[in-house]
Amino acid sequence: MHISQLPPFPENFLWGASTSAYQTEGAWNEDGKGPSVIDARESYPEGTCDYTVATDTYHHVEEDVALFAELGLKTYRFSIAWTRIIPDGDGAENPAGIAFYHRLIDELNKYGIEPLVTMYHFDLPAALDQKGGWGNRATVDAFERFAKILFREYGSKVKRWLTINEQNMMILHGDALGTTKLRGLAAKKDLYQQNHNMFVAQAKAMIACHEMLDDALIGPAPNIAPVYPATESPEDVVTADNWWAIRNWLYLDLAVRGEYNGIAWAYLKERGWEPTIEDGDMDLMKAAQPDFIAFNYYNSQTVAAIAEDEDINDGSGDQQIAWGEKGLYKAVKNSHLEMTSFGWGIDPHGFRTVMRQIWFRYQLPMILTENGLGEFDTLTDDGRVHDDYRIEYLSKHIEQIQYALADGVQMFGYCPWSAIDLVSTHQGVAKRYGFIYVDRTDTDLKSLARIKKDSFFWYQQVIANNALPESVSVEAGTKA
Ligand code: BGP
Repeated sequence: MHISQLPPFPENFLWGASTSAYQTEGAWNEDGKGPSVIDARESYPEGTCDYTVATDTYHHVEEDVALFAELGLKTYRFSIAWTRIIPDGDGAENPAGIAFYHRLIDELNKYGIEPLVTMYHFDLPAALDQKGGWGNRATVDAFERFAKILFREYGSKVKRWLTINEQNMMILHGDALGTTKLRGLAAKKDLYQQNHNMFVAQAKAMIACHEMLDDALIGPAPNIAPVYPATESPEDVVTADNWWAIRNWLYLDLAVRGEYNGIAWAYLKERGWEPTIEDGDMDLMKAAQPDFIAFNYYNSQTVAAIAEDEDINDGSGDQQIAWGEKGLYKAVKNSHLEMTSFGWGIDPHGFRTVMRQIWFRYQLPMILTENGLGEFDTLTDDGRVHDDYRIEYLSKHIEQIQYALADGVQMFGYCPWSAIDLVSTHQGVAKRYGFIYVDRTDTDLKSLARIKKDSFFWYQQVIANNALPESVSVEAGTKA
């Protein structure tokens, strides 16, 4: 469908950028912080660094926020490390950790940058993990208490909250992310119980937010990927539908409608993986209402039907690379997509599909909280980083928001990953996403100096003009 005149971005569109605590802060054991499951990891993929220093934002708050202000950010999405607030997850509060986020939030508000706070981004307190983690219902109560502390402390300064980052990726690819040691089909019964408990925890946090704060808005933040059938075969189409329901809708249906969709429930039941649901759980989830939907988008998935007895390498892959699952689907390479250096497809049109699908299913305003290009950036002799590939990637995705706006979708913000370089979930610091380069490698901490990339100056213009530069004709895939 050709659209000759794309609508402009709404006047108050929230241009932002995202990070998470453990991938940026460092200072992993400073000022009373307790260890998280990420800190407790015993090994890292070969050649990648750990998270002890990351990009040291803990010690660069004023400098980094000043750079975000220069970039022109309207909002900054970051997460709060549960283990800074309550080092063991359910015990005593840590005043120094609480003070750190006051400092960060005050600094953002000083420049008029709206804080967008993720309450939990992969870093469960290790002490809770030792007591059974999300498989233990006590973790639900611990999360509710943690949420209430956040609302009490920061509620007067933070308007928008995100509950749990990518719960679906923790369930489907937690071993790659380092959030769980459970692997393979045998672990799925436990994982889907954890999943259910997280939904209950999320519902409790949403209810507490609305009870404690008058004007606050809160929403979930899953990773959503459109699922394409590999061919026009009706079986492939049904298979794609199944994977939409299990990978994507399961997570938003519980958050928004408080119900398990029929496809996902049939899948769980057939395998004996349905969770134990305690009295009151479903009522609670129905009562909890998000105000908006945040979602992360990187890539689409293409799938084909799988024969009943066909074996498949169902190793977990990662957030955007899934091989398939016995009895459910087979992943197929999409020959229409270019790939990043890390094997993730590049699919801006898939972003439009996702925006439409979420909007038409739930009719809630939406904000994109992650999208970006992980690449090997080079600091050149002129002291710059010429990341034109990132500019092209982001342009193509931003343009799709305008197409979605033309489709009638309500998008109120875009927060690419990432505001500043950080340590990727399992591919080290060499895989960079930021608008700001941080001078370190996986093996050498170097100066940790901050250097504005070319994409920084480009995004600064996008935000200032509330529009893409006219010279970039991204739909055609070319720069004029
Ligand atoms: C998302 C996570 C982020 C982030 C991003 C990029 O799934 O929410 O934490 O890291 O993916 O992934 P990676 O770091 O693996 O390149």
